[in-house]
Amino acid sequence: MFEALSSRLNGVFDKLRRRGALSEADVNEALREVRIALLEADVALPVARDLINKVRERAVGVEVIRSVSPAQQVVKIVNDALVEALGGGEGEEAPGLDLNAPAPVPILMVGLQGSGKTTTSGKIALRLRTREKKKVLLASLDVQRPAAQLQLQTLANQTGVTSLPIIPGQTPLEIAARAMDVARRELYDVVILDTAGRLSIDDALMDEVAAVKAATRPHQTLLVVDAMTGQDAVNTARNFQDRVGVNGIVMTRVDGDARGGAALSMRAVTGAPIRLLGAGEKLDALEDFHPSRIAGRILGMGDIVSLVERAAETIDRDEAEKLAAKMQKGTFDLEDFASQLKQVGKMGNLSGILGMLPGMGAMKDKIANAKIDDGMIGRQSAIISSMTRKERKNPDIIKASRKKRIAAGAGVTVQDVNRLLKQFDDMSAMMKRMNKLGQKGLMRGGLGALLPGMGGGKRPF
Ligand SMILES: Nc1nc2c(ncn2[C@@H]2O[C@H](COP(=O)(O)OP(=O)(O)O)[C@@H](O)[C@H]2O)c(=O)[nH]1
Ligand SMILES: [Mg+2]
Repeated sequence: MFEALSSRLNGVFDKLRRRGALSEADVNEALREVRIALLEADVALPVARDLINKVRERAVGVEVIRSVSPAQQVVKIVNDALVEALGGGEGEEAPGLDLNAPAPVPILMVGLQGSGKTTTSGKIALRLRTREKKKVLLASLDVQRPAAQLQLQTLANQTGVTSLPIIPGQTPLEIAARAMDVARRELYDVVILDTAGRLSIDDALMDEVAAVKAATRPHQTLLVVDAMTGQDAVNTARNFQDRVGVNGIVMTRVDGDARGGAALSMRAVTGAPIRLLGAGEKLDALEDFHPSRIAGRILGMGDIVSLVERAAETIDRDEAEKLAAKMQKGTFDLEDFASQLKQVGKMGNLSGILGMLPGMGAMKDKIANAKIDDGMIGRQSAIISSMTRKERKNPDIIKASRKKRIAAGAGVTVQDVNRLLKQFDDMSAMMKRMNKLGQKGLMRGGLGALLPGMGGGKRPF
C-alpha cells in the first residue's frame, strides 16, 4: 500500500545522495520534499509536521560517522522517525494481539460497515485456533443485517471454530451476555464479539457499541479500519477512540493501493497501536504489524539503514576497545572515565551499547530495568569537567578542599563528588582484579561499573 510514498521518498533521497557534503539548505530542501510526499500519502498534517521536525532536529545535531555519507545518515534518521510514527522503537516490535487476561478473554470488534470486522473476526479465530491452539467462540452481535449472523456462522465453519447458536430476536447486549455465559461454562479461551457497523459514524452505533463494551469489559477492543479510506479512516479512528475507547487497530485492505498515510497517522491520532493488518479476502490473509519492517518497505532503503547502524556501532566499538586497552595497561584515569560516560550518554540507551560487547546478553535486560538516569550521567560528567587536568590524571590528590571546589564548580554536593570518586576507585580496583581475566572481562566490568544499583566493583565474576 505504500508504493507511491515509497517512490516519492526514493526520489528525494537519490537526489540527496548525489551530493557529497550536505549543507543545511540541502537537508531543508529534502525535508520539504519529504513533507510533501507524506501529505500526498494522506499522512495527517500534524503528524507529518512532527515527523519532519523530529528529523530536522536530529539531522542538525548528527555526529559525523566515518564511512557513511551525511545523506545516508539522513535516510537512517527518517527511517527511525517513521518507525516511531508507526508505533515502534524501544523494543516494541509487532504488538500483535494481547490475550494476557483470564479466560475467556473477550475481544470486541468495532468499526464502520464494510471495514472488514466480520472477515477479520474469522481470520483472528483461525489464527488463534491453529497457531495458538486456543478454543475460540465467535459471536455475531449484528442484528442490523439479516444475513450478518449467518455470514459469521459460515466463517466459523470454514475456520473450524464454534459460533454461538443464533437466537432470532435477541438484542446485541443479550447476545453478548449469552456468549460470555456459554464461554465461561464451556471453558473457551477467547470470545470474539463481532458488532454491527453503520455506513458512517452515528450516535446509535456508538451508544450500542459502548453499551456492549461496558457490559462485556473486553480485554481488547479492536477497531477495524479500511486502509483505502485514507484520512477518513483516521477520522473514524479518532471518533471511536473518543466515544468508545479502543486499544488496538486492525487495518484492512492493505493489499489494495491505499496510500498508506493512515497507517502513519493512527498511532499519533489515537494512541492505540496497529496490531494486525488484513491483506486480502482469504482467511489466512492476516499479518502482524511490524513498525520497522513497514518503515523499511516505505523507504526501501534497508541496506543504507543497516549500513549506518553498523557504522555507528563500529565507532563505539573502537572507542570501547581503546578504553579497554587503557584499562588493561592500568592507565585508565578519570578523563577516560568521562569519555566513557559521554559515550553512554550519547547512546541514550545503555543496553544498546552494552549489547554490542561480548558476553553482555544476559545483563542487557537487567540494565534495561535499571533505568539509567540521564541526570546522573550529566552530573558525573559535570563533576569531572570541573576538575583540573592534574586531578583527573591523579585522583588521589583530591582531598577535602579540592572536593569543595569541584562540587561548587559542578553545582553538586561534596557527597556527589565522593560518590563519583568511590565509583572510580571501585572500578580501578576491579580492573586490577580483572587484568587476569583478559580483555573480554575487562570491557564487561568497565562498563558494568557505571551502572547504579548493579553492584559496580562488588559484582562477582
Ligand atoms: N481485499 C481485501 N478485502 C477485504 C479485507 N478484509 C475484508 N475484505 C472484504 O471486505 C468486505 C466487507 O467485509 P466484512 O468483514 O463483511 O465487513 P464488516 O461489515 O465490517 O463486517 C468483504 O467482501 C471482505 O471480503 C482485506 O484485508 N482485503
Ligand atoms: Mg460484519
